Amino acid sequence: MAPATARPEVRTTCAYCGVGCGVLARPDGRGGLAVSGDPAHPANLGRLCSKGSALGETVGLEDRLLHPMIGGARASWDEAIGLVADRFRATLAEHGPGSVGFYVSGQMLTEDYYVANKLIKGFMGSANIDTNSRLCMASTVAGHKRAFGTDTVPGTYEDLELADLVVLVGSNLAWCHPVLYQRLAAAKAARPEMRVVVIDPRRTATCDIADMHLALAPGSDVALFNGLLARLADLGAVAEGMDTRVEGFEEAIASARADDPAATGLSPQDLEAFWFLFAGTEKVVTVFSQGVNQSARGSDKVNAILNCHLATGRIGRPGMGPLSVTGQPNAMGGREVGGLANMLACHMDLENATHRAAVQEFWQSPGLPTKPGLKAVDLFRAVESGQIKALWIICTNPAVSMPDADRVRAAIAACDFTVVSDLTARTDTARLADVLLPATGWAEKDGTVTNSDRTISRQRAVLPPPGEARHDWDILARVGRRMGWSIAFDYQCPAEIFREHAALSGIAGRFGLDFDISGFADLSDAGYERLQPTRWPVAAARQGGRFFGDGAYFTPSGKARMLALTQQPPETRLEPRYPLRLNTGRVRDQWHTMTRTARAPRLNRHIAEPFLEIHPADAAARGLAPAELARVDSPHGSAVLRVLVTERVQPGTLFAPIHWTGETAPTGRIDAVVAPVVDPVSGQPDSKASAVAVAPFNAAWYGFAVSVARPEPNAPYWARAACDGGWRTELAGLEAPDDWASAARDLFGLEPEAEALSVQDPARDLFRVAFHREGQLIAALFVASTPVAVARDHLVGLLGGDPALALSGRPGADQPDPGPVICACLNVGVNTILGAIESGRALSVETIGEALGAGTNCGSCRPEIAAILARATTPTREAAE
Ligand SMILES: Nc1nc2c(c(=O)[nH]1)N[C@H]1C(S)=C(S)[C@@H](COP(=O)(O)OP(=O)(O)OC[C@H]3O[C@@H](n4cnc5c(=O)[nH]c(N)nc54)[C@H](O)[C@@H]3O)O[C@H]1N2
Ligand SMILES: Nc1nc2c(c(=O)[nH]1)N[C@H]1C(S)=C(S)[C@@H](COP(=O)(O)OP(=O)(O)OC[C@H]3O[C@@H](n4cnc5c(=O)[nH]c(N)nc54)[C@H](O)[C@@H]3O)O[C@H]1N2
Ligand code: SF4
Ligand SMILES: [Mo]
Repeated sequence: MAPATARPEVRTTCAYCGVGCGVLARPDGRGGLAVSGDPAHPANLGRLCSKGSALGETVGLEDRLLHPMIGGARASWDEAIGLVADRFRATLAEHGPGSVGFYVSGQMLTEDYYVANKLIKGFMGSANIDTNSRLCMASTVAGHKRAFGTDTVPGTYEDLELADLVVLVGSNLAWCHPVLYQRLAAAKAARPEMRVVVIDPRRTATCDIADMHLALAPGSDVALFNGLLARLADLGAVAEGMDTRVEGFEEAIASARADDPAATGLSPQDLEAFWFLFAGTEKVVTVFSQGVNQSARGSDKVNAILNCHLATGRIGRPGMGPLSVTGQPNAMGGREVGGLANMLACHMDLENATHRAAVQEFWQSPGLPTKPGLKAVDLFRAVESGQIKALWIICTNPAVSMPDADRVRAAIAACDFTVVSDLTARTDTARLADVLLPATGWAEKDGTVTNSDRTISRQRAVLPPPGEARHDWDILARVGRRMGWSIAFDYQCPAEIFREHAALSGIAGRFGLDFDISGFADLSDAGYERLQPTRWPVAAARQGGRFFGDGAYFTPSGKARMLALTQQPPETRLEPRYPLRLNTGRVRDQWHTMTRTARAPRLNRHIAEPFLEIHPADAAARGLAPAELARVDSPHGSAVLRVLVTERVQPGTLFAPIHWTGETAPTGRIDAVVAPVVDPVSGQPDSKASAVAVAPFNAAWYGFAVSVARPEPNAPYWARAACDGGWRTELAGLEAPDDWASAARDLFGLEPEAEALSVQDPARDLFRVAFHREGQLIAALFVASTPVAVARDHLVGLLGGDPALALSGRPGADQPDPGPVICACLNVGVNTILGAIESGRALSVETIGEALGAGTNCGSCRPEIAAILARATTPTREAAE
């Protein structure tokens, strides 16, 4: 084998978030990849966050699905494609186009996505294709279309750096778009007069660079921005000549004035300070994300923000404009190909007969549906009711990520015929499939993605497809051909699909739409191979750049629309049985349902378990102490989570992460609890405001385990994470087993004769056992009647080492416990950082970096280091946590 360094470096794009960072990747010769940021990519200029830096550690083949499966048994591709084609054909013939559905994903490449959309809308004649972007970007799409006439992102990333004021609304940029956050932080460091405002009910890591944090009442953004709009009018900040570019101004102002900003729960002083700052700053960028989109009034929230930019004319000019940051790597590409049930390819409209006719002609298709298909929540309701009898789920895990997830899981399980295309059979959704198709993953795929600022980048294969895995576009095209549409789906490579999509976009361009990349319609295969990151449009009439600075919009009148909006009361009312509001979201180092990030031990070190952030007053009222377990209930389902008592959340509100699943922590599936309430305009679920109850879980025992082999816990609560050399598992139960030693052997799958050292102290309700083979620690379990206090990272480090050392659960005095990892790249724990601060060696984020290395690689942990520093130097109640 050639030495790793002799292999060519491949220029590709990160698999995760919508920042769309350029990545340089090279096989490391050990099954992984050496990965670094691409200095030439305009999104990241060489930077990567913790998840991007760890990409190379997630591509191993353990747990990969390597061949098709039918009914749980291995099958050939020929059988699998034949069965899928037959069942879809028969279902269509017998029950019509309404009886089939696709549920796809913003993590598919544009080429995959285009073929899926063409197959179901163009040839099966059904619009029942929706995507996880419905849970993610649908409110922005609806808001953009209402205001601009199209789904256009006006500005670019550079605007963040050029702005004098950046307002982050419902965005935890530090954790969710870390490289953009770093760009913003660097811009602010270079120009300290720049102002950053964070609008989020919760105090997040992003608040670290904020000059102002407005912890508004959940869901009250419309009232806040209506208040701003009224104030902008009062202060004379309305743009001159605005009425030649915008319609609906008077009505919007009248509604804004009639609204009551008291709904935000913010003090008049805080509101005034923000409004005044906004009014007085020309160069304002408002970044928004899921705190805006995932709301029962998400579309109104989007338009409330757009109203303020339209009124002031601060849009489409350098350093100004609204900027929706997209979640998934190809959320934008999905919008371009018309992945949503109510769209056609290239931003054309399914309900527009002219658009439909043009697309049908271009595809030479038998006929297109004339009405929008079912949106995600309704799609799974139709699966539940039996209306949808053949369902294909590609590149998404709805049994975990949909609201009311237990109900969705049951609906999929009961569907007549379910196909799932994934990288692994170990997902909650894949476990329900009749046919399981092995897809190639990020490192093996070739195609394009579009990031939040309309930049199209190539993903390029670095590794060969493993086993029999195939590309998603190829699988879809084979099914299309097998169903009889051999010319329409005769694709040999992604470049062909890309050219076809580009040619179709030329038609959209001729209709006067924004998405036109017809300049690529004749791109050669070699040109596609070399394609550099390019911001659309790419057409004779227009190249890249910003939209709307010229005052021309895509509405029939050519003017932008301001909307008259009113803050509505919360859709889900609190009631005595469900008195608390549950907010959900992301953590820094995990990606969604963890099928990839959780494979990298260093990404599991930051937070290894699902948790519930609860205010001290609410915790005290329920007798919940830190590190105990709490049960969260809603009318839909329940979850059990680790209690994290913190003033980061407001009284009466809770926060829980979305990442844990049946594979990693079965009772941590928070979407089981989340209400399936949707925005009436966009159909996007409100994932941030369910009414819930919280009570102690009352564990009789708590456990912590480390093991070389993957444990199979059988406990009412468990959370399992890969660590260096094995697994670390948290456990808890309501009843202690009679024999701990045998329970431990069952947990680890060990024979009765496995050698063990153990300590049992019934007086202190304590049990510890360390199993070993040939003198090396292979597994250990620590049990207590209160949350287990052992040095977890230290124990992980002992796997393969001296079992006797493990029993104490703590390192010796000469080996300080580094504590939970803060810097995932350089493996620096919180105690190490605190030690450096206490010793006076390091008193700034920079000097901590110099002393310990922490925060000096990807920089994703710098906000947390700053927070640790702030807490350590100004004691607060939280320091006691
Ligand atoms: N580490 C990591 N990064 C990711 C992802 C991941 O899984 N992990 N996923 C990617 C994807 S697909 C997406 S969509 C993005 C999401 O990126 P973000 O939208 O930044 O992430 P969230 O944590 O879902 O929610 C953002 C914030 O909205 C706040 N919020 C809740 N309710 C309200 C409200 O009523 N008003 C306001 N103003 N704020 C509110 C929450 O407290 C939360 O801090 O992240 C992307 N990046
Ligand atoms: N309560 C709550 N729920 C939420 C959210 C929230 O904030 N709160 N956020 C919502 C949002 S914004 C999003 S985007 C969704 C995300 O939710 P999902 O899309 O369900 O989550 P992922 O884990 O990203 O699922 C992707 C799946 O595709 C597989 N996969 C990866 N690459 C490929 C590939 O190339 N081909 C194929 N065929 N499969 C592949 C992965 O193994 C994984 O199983 O969750 C939504 N759900
Ligand atoms: S910010 Fe991180 S996760 Fe997002 S694209 Fe860049 S490296 Fe990937
Ligand atoms: Mo998302």
